[in-house]
Amino acid sequence: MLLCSVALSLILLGAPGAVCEVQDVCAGSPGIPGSHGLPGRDGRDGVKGDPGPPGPMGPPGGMPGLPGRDGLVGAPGSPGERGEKGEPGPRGPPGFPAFLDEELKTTLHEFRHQIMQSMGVLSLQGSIVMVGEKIFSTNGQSVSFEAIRETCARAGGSIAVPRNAEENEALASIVKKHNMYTYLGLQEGSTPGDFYYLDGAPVNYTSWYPGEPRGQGKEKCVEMYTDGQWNDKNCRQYRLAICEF
Ligand SMILES: [Ca+2]
Repeated sequence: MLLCSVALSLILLGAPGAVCEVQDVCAGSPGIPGSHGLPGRDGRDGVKGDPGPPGPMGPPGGMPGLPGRDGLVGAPGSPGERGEKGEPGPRGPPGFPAFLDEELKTTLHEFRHQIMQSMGVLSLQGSIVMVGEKIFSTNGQSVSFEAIRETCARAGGSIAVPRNAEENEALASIVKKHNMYTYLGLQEGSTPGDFYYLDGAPVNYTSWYPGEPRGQGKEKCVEMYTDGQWNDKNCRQYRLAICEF
């Protein structure tokens, strides 16, 4: 019908090249109505609907529901007691040899520098006297031979004893400065006149005052005079505590 109306309009408007005529297309007897077609296929599924409202509460005495989900994690608890110390772990891989380790070399260089600085200050203040590999130092107190031994051991050293003329002179400078005799790290053995270092080795350097030792076994210790000469003496006197390190 639509096509027919368009064609009719074209004819009435006198358009050139009209495609049909009224009599051919629009006239004639009506045809037999066609039969119904087959039913169409099902359409696609629709969008999922909103969830429905909760159902009514069930009757009392029903079965308990499933356990709920776990709640949120709580705050951390207080730390427990320290456990026992474990076994030492396996030995690590070997490191660089020290002479190849630049960082270690730098650290050692700094240590050496700082130690030299500290020793310079102590020496300047008269707190230490350096001689060869040895350092002599005193706390300025006058005590017994045994007390000097204990004081020096507690400080990590031992009671001073010169092993040569240079050390004897260095030690004498402290004695002279404090104007107090000191005891040396020597003791007389069972034979009168034989003196030993405290490790038991026989003395191999001495600076006896003329005529000494003459205690004849009654003077087991050795003291140093302010001129650096030695005298055997009983161990009960109070003498300047000088240690060597
Ligand atoms: Ca004597």
